[in-house]
Amino acid sequence: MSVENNDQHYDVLVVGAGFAGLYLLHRLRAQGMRVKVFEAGDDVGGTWYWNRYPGARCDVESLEYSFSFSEELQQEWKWSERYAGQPEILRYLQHVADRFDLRRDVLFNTRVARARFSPARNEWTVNTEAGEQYRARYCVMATGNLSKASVPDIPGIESFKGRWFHTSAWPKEPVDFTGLRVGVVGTGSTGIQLVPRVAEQARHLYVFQRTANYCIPLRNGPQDAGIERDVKGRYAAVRKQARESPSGVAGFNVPTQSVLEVRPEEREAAFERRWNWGGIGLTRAFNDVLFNEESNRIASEYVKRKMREVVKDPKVADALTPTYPIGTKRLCADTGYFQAFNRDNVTLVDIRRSPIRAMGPHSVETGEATYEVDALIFATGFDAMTGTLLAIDIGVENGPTLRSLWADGPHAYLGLMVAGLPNLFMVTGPGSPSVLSNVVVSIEQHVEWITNCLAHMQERGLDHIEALADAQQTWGDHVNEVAGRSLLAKASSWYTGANIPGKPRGFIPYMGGVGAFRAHCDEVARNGYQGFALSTARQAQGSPA
Ligand code: N01
Repeated sequence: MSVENNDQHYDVLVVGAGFAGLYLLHRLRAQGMRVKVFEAGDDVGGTWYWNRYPGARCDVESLEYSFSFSEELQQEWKWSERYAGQPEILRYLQHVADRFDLRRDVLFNTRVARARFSPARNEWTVNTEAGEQYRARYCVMATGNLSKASVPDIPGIESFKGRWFHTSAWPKEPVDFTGLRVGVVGTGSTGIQLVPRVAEQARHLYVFQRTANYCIPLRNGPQDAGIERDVKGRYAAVRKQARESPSGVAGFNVPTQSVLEVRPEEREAAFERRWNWGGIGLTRAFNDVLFNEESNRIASEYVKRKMREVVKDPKVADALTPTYPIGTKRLCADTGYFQAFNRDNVTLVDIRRSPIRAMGPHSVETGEATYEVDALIFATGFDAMTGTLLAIDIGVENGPTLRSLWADGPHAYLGLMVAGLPNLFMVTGPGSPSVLSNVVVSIEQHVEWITNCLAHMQERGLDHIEALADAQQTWGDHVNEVAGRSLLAKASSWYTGANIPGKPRGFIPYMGGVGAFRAHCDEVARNGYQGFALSTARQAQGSPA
């Protein structure tokens, strides 16, 4: 049933109530706009609502992976660990929602199915899966980069008698694997966090690995009180440094030297410092690890050697040794991942050599063997960056759809708008630093840009904005050119769409760095929103203003 009445008209409709949607709501409300947020979950949190799997944790330090927009919030909130786990980040976002009274404008348990722009009315109509209809001048997709799960299509899965899970749709109630034989498919950041936790419970754990990955120990622990005092004492400066940095993290110095220009013992010491500090900054020990094959080879060898020191069985160590250049797939951070393979109840299964062929009522079958399992966990990742947007039928009445515009891969201007889809914004869309950055920093930057832009338009009586096709093309060429200089563009990863069968290949995020991207977006705005056409709806339709 479609419901239409005046109550369903808003200034802005926002899809998603994670970090991005919550901050958008807060800012837009402060600008006096009427906003409605749609959220598929029954609570706020986005990624941190859905990914409740055992071991889920952020590998950016909590003092930095948090909102900077409220001094009171950042001073008063106390993180218990250096790297917060999922429950704590979710509590934080729930606190933000309560503290700023955001929930009253969020429609929970509401998945958006369709969004159509009417040029005649200069407004978006959004339809929910439940059949409700809402209208607004603007629509913002705050849908997250890693929200649409990728579940392998394995013959026989429907006959499986045990429980199976995808890590991003984990049940709210704890799952007890005690006494069970469990399989985990996938050894990316998620699988690597999950495996040691499940290994502690399961009778036996089979880890089905297609690609061995690089992992750096996270070295998590209780939040150090001295570091907290120091950061909170100069938070504004720390946040500024993060905003101007390449990756949105103040804690990483920007490297200035090549691996190749320092003596072997110096580079060993530099890698060692990063290794002992923990977390995913190791490839930033030098400025060319992600750009120069020989530099990368040296860094890769260092990490492989460290990993092999942990794993006792040389054959297992061989199988766990990555064969691709470090950092070209997302670097993983672990807490006891390699140690888990020293346990008697953990078996590594190489499904690169012999892929999973089928599932039976109680088993997973590869070409080589049958593995009896009572439960199966897919840590198989996401149709990243574009999947969630394309899952919604977005388009213009009698005009283009997002699916048609992106048939050969995503095109966007500054990751903010798509030419051909007026008054529709994305937060951390394709062609922005998004997944290559501390995403909270990138979210704040995009949200502030969008809300400032809407305020600018409001002040001038404008109500129509479109990205221009040539500006979008020029930006896309730049995104590709920057990516092409790095080794990342050559890798088979979810950055390039290679993990999803049939997905067009191309490097999706912007590699030019958070600081440079912000400066460029600011300049675009200062220059009167260069590359965007701002007008009134009547002008946009060609009528005299
Ligand atoms: O997903 P992934 P993820 N058959 O795509 C394998 C962020 N994150 O959920 O490499 C068999 O990285 C696949 O193998 P391959 C972070 O940005 C952050 O782990 O394609 N295997 C791979 O091993 C991260 O990068 C944090 O050969 C299949 C794995 O499944 C992103 O989320 C924590 C398969 C998928 O790895 C995604 O991570 C967690 C198939 N059909 C996640 N399909 C932190 O902050 C896929 N695989 C710590």
